Parts: sequence; structure tokens; C-alpha cells
Amino acid sequence: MAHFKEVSQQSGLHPKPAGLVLQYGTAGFRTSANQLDHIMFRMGLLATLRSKKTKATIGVMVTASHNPEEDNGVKLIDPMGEMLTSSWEGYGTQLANTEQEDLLTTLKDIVEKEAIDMSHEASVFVGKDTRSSSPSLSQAVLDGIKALGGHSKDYGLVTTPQLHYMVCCQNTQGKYGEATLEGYYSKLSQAFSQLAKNASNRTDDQKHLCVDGANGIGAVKVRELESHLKKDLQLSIFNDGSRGKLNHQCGADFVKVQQKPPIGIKINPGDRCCSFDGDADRIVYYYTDSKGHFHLLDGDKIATLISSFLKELLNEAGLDLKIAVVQTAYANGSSTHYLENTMKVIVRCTKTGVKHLHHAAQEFDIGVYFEANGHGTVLFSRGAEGKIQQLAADTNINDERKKAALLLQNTINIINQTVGDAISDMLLIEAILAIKGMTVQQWDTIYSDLPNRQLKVKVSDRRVIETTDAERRAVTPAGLQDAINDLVKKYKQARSFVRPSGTEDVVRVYAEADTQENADALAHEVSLAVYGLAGGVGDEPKPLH
Ligand code: NG1
Ligand code: ZN
Repeated sequence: MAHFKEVSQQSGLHPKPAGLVLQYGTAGFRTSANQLDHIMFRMGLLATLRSKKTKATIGVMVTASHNPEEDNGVKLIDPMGEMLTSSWEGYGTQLANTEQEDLLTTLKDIVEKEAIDMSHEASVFVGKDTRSSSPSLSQAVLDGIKALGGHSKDYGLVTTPQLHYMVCCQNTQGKYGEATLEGYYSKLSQAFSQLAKNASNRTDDQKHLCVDGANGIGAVKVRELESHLKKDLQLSIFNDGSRGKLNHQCGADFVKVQQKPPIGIKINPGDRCCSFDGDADRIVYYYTDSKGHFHLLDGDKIATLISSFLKELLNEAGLDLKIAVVQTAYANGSSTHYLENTMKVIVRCTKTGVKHLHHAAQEFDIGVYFEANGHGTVLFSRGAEGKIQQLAADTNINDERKKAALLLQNTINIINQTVGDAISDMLLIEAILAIKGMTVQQWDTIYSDLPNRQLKVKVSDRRVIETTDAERRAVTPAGLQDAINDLVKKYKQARSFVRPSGTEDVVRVYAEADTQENADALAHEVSLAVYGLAGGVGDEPKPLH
């Protein structure tokens, strides 16, 4: 076939370094940018096949999210704006690792296995973050699409969630919104301004928010949004990429893991601040108090704020819809306790990785899902959306129900249901705080986080650790879980688990306990157990204090 000839010629321009093996992991491919040219070309091929198979537009996003500037990565977006289906991740890995001379055979195998009609048109949307390697890597994706005869639309610089949004808009023929940046900003900002009307007498201080853009694409895009917001929200944008390095001592991942403010931002006590990650699909909030203490409001606090807001609105609207919060093992124990025992909402725990949370959230009328690191969104089932729309249009209901229904309707519009979206989450959180007349401190006191610590341990092969029970227990290597259990018993309110990272060559250790010292000590002792029992390499983990 003509296209295969073209692939064969073009692939020579994007050669695979012999022997290099990479895997389509929890967030697609992610590694040092100089190893990725062939991967990008091949993901252009894969996206084209996926588009022919689904008869829909597919997305390809070039980004390495919160990783250092030197890295890059790529992830595919399925027709409804969700992550690539797991059954195709294997094809991604196969295509990535097949040696140059076998590329056509591998491609044809996939076509055959999936019974893909190659005469069908293909359409692929491409986007990229602000990394210096992104232009040439996204060009390699475009080359791959072209080689297989697919049509592409290059959105250029966009956040990851913006590209997910475009794909969903395109495949729903505009029902989800208009597949342009202007469409995205106007949908979100209009919903925000409708919601903000329900807030009374806010001072300029209350409307003010500091945003750390991680020196990445989020900073660029939140600035574009600003002009649509009128005076409803006043943003001070820091780490906007004009000086600092991407994700370097700033951004959501840094703030969450280091539990301290980013550099490049001047915070006055009580100022409400938030940090995006490098592709703006994560957000965390924080402030410092009058004593200079730092307070983090992570994905768990965000999930709690959003779910309690929604639950109150459902009550006021008289709608009987099932709402659940989906978390991972990294969720702070206090948040789970609060959600289950005080708020009395259903809580589900899934494996790490947004696709797992997304799927679990789809099982409810309203599924609020957040990773503790700040990646999350809210999903409304079709039925739930229908009931809310119907109620909002009902002229025979009292004012309280009407108001609640309209608030729910605008809440649906402000949310990017395709994936976690820092900009959309930020607008929703700002709207909720405004409507409730709540300060960031009041939000923070809903519950108190248990002190916790996350560490990494280098081992020779992280796959020796296998887990079960949503990653909360290690099945292998033998003796590791028993060792963790014994260590946890030494501390109060303690919990700890370990799992191999899906994005870095490390084992992650998580511990929480009654005090920060105890959480740190437990995390260190568990790290030593991992080092000893799972083949640690390099220096033995050192205590934190
Ligand atoms: P890994 O490296 O598998 O822990 C990290 C995050 C995930 C998810 C992915 C994708 C933690 C502990 N892990 O995965 O939640 O966001 O990156 O970006 O935050
Ligand atoms: Zn990200």
C-alpha cells in the first residue's frame, strides 16, 4: 500500500536508536527528550490508526508534565477526550520498541489485529507544551500522521486538558463546546461569571489569587483566560516562564512533595495561592499564616470542598443523585475519614493513575475524583446531567430549588469533564469559595491533614514489587509487607505503603503518622526495608533529620 511505502521512507528520518526500550506507562511515554524523536513519529502513526479504527478524531499531546525541562513525553487522547484505552497502550509499546527494519511488519500486525479499514479518513489533533524540545518533537508527530495519510490539526501551544477538551468538542459535533481556544475560554469564563453572581459583596482582596504557572504552558494560558474574566477574579501570575526554568523549584509537584512554597512568588500571610504543574492538569492551593507556617490544600482538600458544595446543592435542589469521591492510596487518611464519617459520601480507592480514577468515577451519577497531587475533575453521568438540565428549565419549582439547579448547571459548564484541568479546577474552587464566602483558612480547617512524607528508593528492578488492594499492600518481595506492618505498629495513626512508580525508575514510599517527625521516621524505616528487601542500589537511604 502506498502509505506504507511513505512510512518506510519517512521513518528513516526519525530512526530508532538500536536497543532502546521504552514503555507506554501511566502517562504515555516520558523520558529524556533526546530519546524521543522516533517515539513521536511512531505515535503519530499510532494515533492515525486509532483514528481510522474509532472513526473519530484522536489527540496527541507532547509534554512531560511536571518532569524537568530536559525531559519530554507524549500521550494519546481517545475520542471522548479520555486517556487512550489500555488495550491500545500495548500497541504503543510495541511500535516504540520495534527496530527500524520491523516497523512496517508491526504496523501491519496492528492493522490486521484490529481489522482497521485503511481507506477510512483519519484526523488527529496535536498540541505541545513550552519545552524547548517540543516544537521538533511535535513536528515528528505531524510527520508520522502525514506518512500514514492522516489529516492533522496543530493546536500549537496548549495545556494538556485544553487538547482533551478540543478532541471531545470535535467528536461531539460541538455539543461539549467549540473546539477552539476561544470556545474553551468563553465556556469556562461565562460559567464562572454566572456562578460568581451568587457571591455577595466580595472585596478586591477576596477576589485576588496568586498563580504559580510553573514557568510552563499553564502560565501562558491563564494569562489568555484573564481577559475573559473581567473583574470577577484578579490574578497575579508568577513563574510565567519569562525568567525561571520549567518546574524548577516551582509548580504543583514541587509544592506538594516538598510541602513548601515555590520560589519566584512573594506571599503575604493569608494570601490565597495556587500552583499548576508543567502541563496544567494539576493544581494545589496553599497559604502561609501569620506565624509564617505553610499550609497546603492538596487534591484531597479540593475534592472535599467540591463534593460538599455539590452535595449541598443536590439537597437544596431536591435531586436524589448518587455522589462519590474517588481517591488513591496517597489520599490523606484524614480526608478519607472526613468524607466517609462526617460528609457521609461514598469513597472509592483505586490504583494510582488518572485513568483508574476516571473509570471508577464513571460508575456514579456524580463522581468527584482527585489524586492527592491535585489531578482531578468531576464527572456527571448523562442521566444526572439530564435531570439537572430539566430541573433548571422547570418553571414550577420554588426559588431555592431553582437557584440550586442553576448553580449545578453552571458547575457542569465550568468543569472540564475530560480530564483534570488546573484552569477549570481553579475557576470552580474560586467560585465555590466566593459563593460560600469562605477564606482559604476556613477551607483548610474542614479537617486537619495527618502529617505525611513521600520518599523515593532506587532499586535495581522496581518490578520486583507487586502490589494488591489498590496498591495498599505489597505482595512481593516476600517479607516486605510484614516488615512494613511491624514498622507501622510502632507509631500512632500510622499508615504506610510502597509501590513502583509508573513514570520514574524508582520505588515510591508513603507514610503518615500523628506527627511530622513520626511520619518522617516511618517513611525512612520503610525506605530501608525496601532498600534491603527489594534490591536497593546506591547509598542506603539516610534519615531525614
Ligand atoms: P507515579 O510515578 O506512577 O507515582 C505519578 C503520580 C501519579 C500520576 C502520574 C502521572 C504520585 C505519587 N504519582 O505517577 O499520581 O499523576 O505521575 O503524571 O503523585
Ligand atoms: Zn501534568
